[in-house]
Amino acid sequence: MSRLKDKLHDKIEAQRPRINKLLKEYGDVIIDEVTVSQVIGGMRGIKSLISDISYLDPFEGIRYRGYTLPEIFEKLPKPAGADMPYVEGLVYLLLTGDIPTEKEVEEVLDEFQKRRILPRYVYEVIDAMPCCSHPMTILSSAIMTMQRESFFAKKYKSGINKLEYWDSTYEDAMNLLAKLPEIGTYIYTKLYRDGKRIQQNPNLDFGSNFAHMLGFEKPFDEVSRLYFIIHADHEAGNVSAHTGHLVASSLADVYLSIASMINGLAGPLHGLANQEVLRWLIELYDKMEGKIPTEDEMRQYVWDTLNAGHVVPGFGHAVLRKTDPRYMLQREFSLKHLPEDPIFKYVDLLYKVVPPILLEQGKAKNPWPNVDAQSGAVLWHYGLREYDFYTVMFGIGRAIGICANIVWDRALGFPLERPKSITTDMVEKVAFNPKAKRSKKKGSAE
Ligand code: HAX
Repeated sequence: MSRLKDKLHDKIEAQRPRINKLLKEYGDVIIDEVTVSQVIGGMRGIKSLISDISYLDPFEGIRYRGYTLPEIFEKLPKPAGADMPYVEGLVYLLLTGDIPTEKEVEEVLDEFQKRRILPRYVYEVIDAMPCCSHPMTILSSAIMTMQRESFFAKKYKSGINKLEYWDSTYEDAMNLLAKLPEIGTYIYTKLYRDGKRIQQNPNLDFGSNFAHMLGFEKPFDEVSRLYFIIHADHEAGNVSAHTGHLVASSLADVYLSIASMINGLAGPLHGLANQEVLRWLIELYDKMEGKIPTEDEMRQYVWDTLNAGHVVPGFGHAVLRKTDPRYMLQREFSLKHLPEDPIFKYVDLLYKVVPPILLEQGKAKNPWPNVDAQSGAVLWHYGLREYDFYTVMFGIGRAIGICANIVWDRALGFPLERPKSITTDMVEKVAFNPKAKRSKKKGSAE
């Protein structure tokens, strides 16, 4: 057993009694109430999932294993001379809850290097995808194709004990994560570089190797590490995380679950918003013939978007009620590395003009920018102009968090997820009862 797996084993053994005690002795304690608006309105804010991998506070933003993102960037080991930490260190942290030492990061690097080779048929499936397939569709299909490799599926068939499920799930998770940079970059070269593939460099870390295979020079390795780390997890209720967990709860293996999570991420209200932001900004850039709009011109563009019945991509959030710290980290990066970039100037202008407009319109509960408002501008600046590809990078990052969640779901024996639906008649019967209790909660995400 690897030392990471050993440690994970000990952590799992320590966590199981906590969950068992909660279930056996406190199972009937009430945690939350559910209102009509939550039942009709996408279950916003109902506390009905558990995950220790990350937690999202509406005002503070995301914490991974209790650490804020600035703490993560400060504490995780970094390659020599780099500002952005090893992605491998984040994998270790999310799985175990501990900040790894340099040596422990090296072990994850070794693990990934042993597992990084992609079966030939995956290239063939990518090659065979019909013209104009979206890169996220290809990514999902490539992952699905590898389902035949699942250790968990094989072990399950052979009849292993429930308590051992996590072990083969961990193997699947590490195997898939190690291969994702190759899958993602092959999709990129296939779609946009005539299939001219750059071979992996086994001496490079996850982020650097990704940048290398994409064909981008430094500091794109830093951008990749930043990108994968900030997108890794956003607690358990968002569409991609929830989908991954839901599908895995049926004991579908990591490949089936992560392909499903990628499909959820590919919607424009979720991960695809990063490509939508760039598409929307480039439309304006072309209209302005490359000039920087005045504040009034930008305001007009935003109002035109709203008046056409569209959302302003990159703004708003189902849980956050302030500017997303993932946005702020990328903004700081941009102010340092690309302050004069015209698209960054557009993004900067949006940061000023959009929140007052959304407040004036009075619909969005959160008028502030989310992660997707800024991320495309950084990739665009460094030459990654094919914005349809941006969500693939989001998906690779997000797979890290979801894989950690699925390993723990299996370890703690979380059951099949199966909430209850009711009919409109039933909701009306409760709602129209003169004695119906009303919630004192202000916002649905509280
Ligand atoms: N532009 C225009 N209208 C917006 C808006 C925005 N950016 N954000 C919210 N609204 C509207 C909603 O469409 C909704 O309108 P209706 O009442 O007409 O249906 C109303 O304001 C209330 O919505 P909300 O409660 O504030 O927001 P939701 O929890 O329903 O939705 C979304 C959250 C992120 C989907 C929403 O803010 C949105 O559509 N934003 C733009 C798309 C986007 O940036 N998505 C990425 C989010 C982050 C993420 O998941 N990244 O992967």
